[in-house]
Amino acid sequence: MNLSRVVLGGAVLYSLLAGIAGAAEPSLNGYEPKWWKEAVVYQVYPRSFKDSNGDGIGDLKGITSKLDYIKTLGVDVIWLSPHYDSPNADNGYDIRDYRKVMKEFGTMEDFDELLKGAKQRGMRVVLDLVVNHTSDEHKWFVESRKSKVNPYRDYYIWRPAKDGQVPNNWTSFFSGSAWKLDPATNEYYLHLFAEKQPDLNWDNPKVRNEVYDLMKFWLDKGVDGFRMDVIPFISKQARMPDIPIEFLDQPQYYYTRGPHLHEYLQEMNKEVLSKYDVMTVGEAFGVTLEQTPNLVDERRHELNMIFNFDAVRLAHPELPWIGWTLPKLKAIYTEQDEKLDVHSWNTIFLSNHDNPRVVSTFGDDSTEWRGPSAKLLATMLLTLKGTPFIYQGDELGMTNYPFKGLEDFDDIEVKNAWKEKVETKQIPAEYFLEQARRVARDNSRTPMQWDDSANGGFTSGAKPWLAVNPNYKEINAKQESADPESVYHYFQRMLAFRKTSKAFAYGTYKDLDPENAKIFAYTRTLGTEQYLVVLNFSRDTVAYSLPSGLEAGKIVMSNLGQAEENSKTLTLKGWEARVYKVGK
Ligand code: ISL
Ligand code: CA
Repeated sequence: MNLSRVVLGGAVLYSLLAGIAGAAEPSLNGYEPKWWKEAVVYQVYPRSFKDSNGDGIGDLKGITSKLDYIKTLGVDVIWLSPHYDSPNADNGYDIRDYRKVMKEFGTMEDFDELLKGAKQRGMRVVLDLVVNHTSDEHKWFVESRKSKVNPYRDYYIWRPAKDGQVPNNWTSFFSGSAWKLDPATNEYYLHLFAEKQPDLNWDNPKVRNEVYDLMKFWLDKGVDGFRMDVIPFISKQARMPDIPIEFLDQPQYYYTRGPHLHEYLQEMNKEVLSKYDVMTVGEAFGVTLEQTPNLVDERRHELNMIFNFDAVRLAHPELPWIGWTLPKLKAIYTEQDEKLDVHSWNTIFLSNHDNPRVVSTFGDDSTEWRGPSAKLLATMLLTLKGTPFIYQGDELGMTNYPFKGLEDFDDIEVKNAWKEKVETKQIPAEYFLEQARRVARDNSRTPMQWDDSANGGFTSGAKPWLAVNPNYKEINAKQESADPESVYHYFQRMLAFRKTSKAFAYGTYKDLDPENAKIFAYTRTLGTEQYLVVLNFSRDTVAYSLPSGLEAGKIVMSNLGQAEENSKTLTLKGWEARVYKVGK
């Protein structure tokens, strides 16, 4: 008998009765209710989700063929990573035509069918808006680089050499200088990412209006909002001063401080977003928690929420690998809760297409502990305070890939760093590869594992664009859909359970034991409803006395089945996760 299944039945019945009885909405702790505050978002990376035509590359028809799978999981919104026409220098984050579907992904009709299919299933679709930069093959840049007097020249950021060198010390996230000399006009153009990703000049009102028009193009099709790629970088200091020394090793904290960022976001909101019922989430790489309310306070009419990177990058090892600790992770969540008031909303995520797999980074991807730890992480992500974002495959407990040499990697970030650091003998190849195996973005870009047939059922073709993880025979959607004890079914039950109470969206959050190195214990409280979450982030069995005299009541979710109830002391097995209803 699976405990959480029985409990779930009761929970679903309760929510139905409550709905019928028209139970009064308890105060939402002062929050204004919004659909995107209660939703769970599922990120699809189209290139790696499902290939429908055997060319080894995922595509839109492939996603459409899996909409029932996504719906059955129980998520509310799909965030689609870029699907636009692109030469794929950075896997679609280098856009050549914002109003055209990438040919490898299919046609605009395929997109319309995907959007319609999602809506028919009661799901919303949010697109990836990449407007800090375009592809260098975008017609604007093709024109801009032709001459200094071309009408598109000021769509981008051009500067002459300074003392025969690059204009300043700005660096690219993909290694080297952020400036590239263009021979045609003998000037440099700015690219915070790849050379094939020139930064747009947002100080030019024509650029801003082009962006607002392309946003309306997709919103008028019925799209439900945008995830905005490195949006805090869009404003640059026109004088282009050198980055101060204190920001040199993490320039993202400097690039977010442009003078007109808030003015442009408020203009975008006024010109576009305010006219639609949409959600926006800014990818705020380099925005500090203190700066966050300036972007998401609802009274400022800028963005609804942002991705704060403090938690997810906790596991990016500093050389040498220092690892992360549970108290550090807990401190980040508590600080986010304390620094964001009822006017500012948060997101909760620990993985995406730029970060390694969550079960390998924050869980334990060994054969014995992968399942329990993936379920524990699902319990945490779906009961913390903020809109949860699940990355494709995490619902299966997919793991990092066993990369051998550089040839196994696809990511421009890895290849450029290898050129800059290994080929110049700054660091030994093996040292570089050890770091890359832990944090490379390709870890989460390996194809979805659908079944145990060739290539994990991702493609009928001979060779997928990136190798499928060899563990697809044990970890795949088909096997997990048939196993009620699988990570997939636990995610499904956890997602359904989360919907039974608004306490998981709007409830106050309290960490009961911040310093505990193994146990994460916290409460979520909304009116008289209180839930206690207790998570054992270790392989050890831990005898745990609840602090502050709290008594655990009835178990409402558990990843390892039967456990003690109505008790002040708990014995948690390795990677055991429990959610208790406290009080009546
Ligand atoms: O790898 C990173 C930086 O070292 C990531 O943190 C990432 O570059 C950063 O978060 C910005 O990410 C976004 O913009 C990039 C693109 O490569 C990423 O895939 C996208 O998520 C440029 O568009
Ligand atoms: Ca394909």
